[in-house]
Amino acid sequence: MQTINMSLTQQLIEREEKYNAHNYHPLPVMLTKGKGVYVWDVEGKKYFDFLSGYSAINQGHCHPKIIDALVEQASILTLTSRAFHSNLLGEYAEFITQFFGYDKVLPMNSGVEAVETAIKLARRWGYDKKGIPANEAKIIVCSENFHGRTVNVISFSTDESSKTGFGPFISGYETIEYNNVQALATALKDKNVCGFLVEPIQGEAGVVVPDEGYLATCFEMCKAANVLFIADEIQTGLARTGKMLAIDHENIKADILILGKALSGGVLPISAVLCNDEIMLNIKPGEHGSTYGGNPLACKVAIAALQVLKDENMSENAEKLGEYFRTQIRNLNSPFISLVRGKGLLNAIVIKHENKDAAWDLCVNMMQNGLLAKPTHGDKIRLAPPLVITQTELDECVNIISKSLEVLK
Ligand code: IF1
Repeated sequence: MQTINMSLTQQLIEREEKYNAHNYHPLPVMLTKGKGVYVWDVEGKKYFDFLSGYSAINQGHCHPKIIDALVEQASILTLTSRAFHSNLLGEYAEFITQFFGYDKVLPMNSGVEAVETAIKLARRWGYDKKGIPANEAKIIVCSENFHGRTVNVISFSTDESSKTGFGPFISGYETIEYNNVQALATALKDKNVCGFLVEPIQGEAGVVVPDEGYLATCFEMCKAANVLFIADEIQTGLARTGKMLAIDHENIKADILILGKALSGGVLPISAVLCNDEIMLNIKPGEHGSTYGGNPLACKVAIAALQVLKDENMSENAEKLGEYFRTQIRNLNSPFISLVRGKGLLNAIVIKHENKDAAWDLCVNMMQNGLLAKPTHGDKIRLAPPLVITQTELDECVNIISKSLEVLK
């Protein structure tokens, strides 16, 4: 297999490091093109993308129908701000609320902006509808959560690397252990709780899947306590786990649904918060917003991105090939893989090795063998290809992973 010619890649990395913030530690690969499940680097080397933009590229790189929508709208109208109406916002709002079954949507841009919006909606409902005393509203969150990187959201992170040196932080959050219903029951005793914010699967924590029934039990407990169940489906939603939403596996319907990432198929930052009127209409004109939220270009792109998920049966493909993939990886019986876990095509392997850099070394070797993936929290490697992958392509990827594991010997 051709190795990477590091001269051009290295030059471009050095330029990036000279002028760009050092807020990431990327693999040493310089990408320049993407199509479907593949990306190419500046040397012309082709890779399987097993990160999918952290599940933003569920539909595959540059999906033709999403790109067509982008290109067509880009020369018609891209932004009006919400100071004026634009015809596509109503069309999009009707489409997405009917797609997921809610009264209303509040359109935002990045995922964390949608999380912040959900927090404001829950608190406002807590004051206006539940009667929580002013500034006393609490939101229950889980340890090892990841909901974004604003100062408010890292206020309730339990990951020191996300929060050290960024204080002071914002109060109003109670942290409980994930996948522990008794911990939630105790926290729900506080009458000032307005919401429970939870990832159906904890992505950043290394694709931690809770016990069967955990989410449904939490949902029922929140309902009994008059507390809003807030599902952060930014990474787990939009067909990634084998259903349109990860909570669909437990047949529950969140009071507040948060979407992002693949809502644009990796083409633009588009996020959304969906809920019913009793929650949404407590925010009055002028009390929340964003310059680009609900812009016509995003509306057109998001409709196309959602439509192709359905038209191309991506949930079903993720379900079927996810099972297949986990079985194939387990059948490798590698002494270096302590477990494979996930749902649909959101999976991770946990590496067992005395070398603490083993996961990174494996990722570098997989890169050299034509597959891109990245470790999360040291010893876990997230393996999440676009949902358009075929079984034949998946077999090729399993072979690359198997061959790459040799580096750990
Ligand atoms: C980074 C993690 C994944 C998310 C959930 C909200 C957001 C995210 C469940 C915020 C974003 C991204 C952010 C990116 C890496 C990636 C990530 F490693 F950070 F945690 F996917 F697991 N809720 N996740 O996963 O959405 O504002 O980024 O659009 O910050 O390093 P955003």
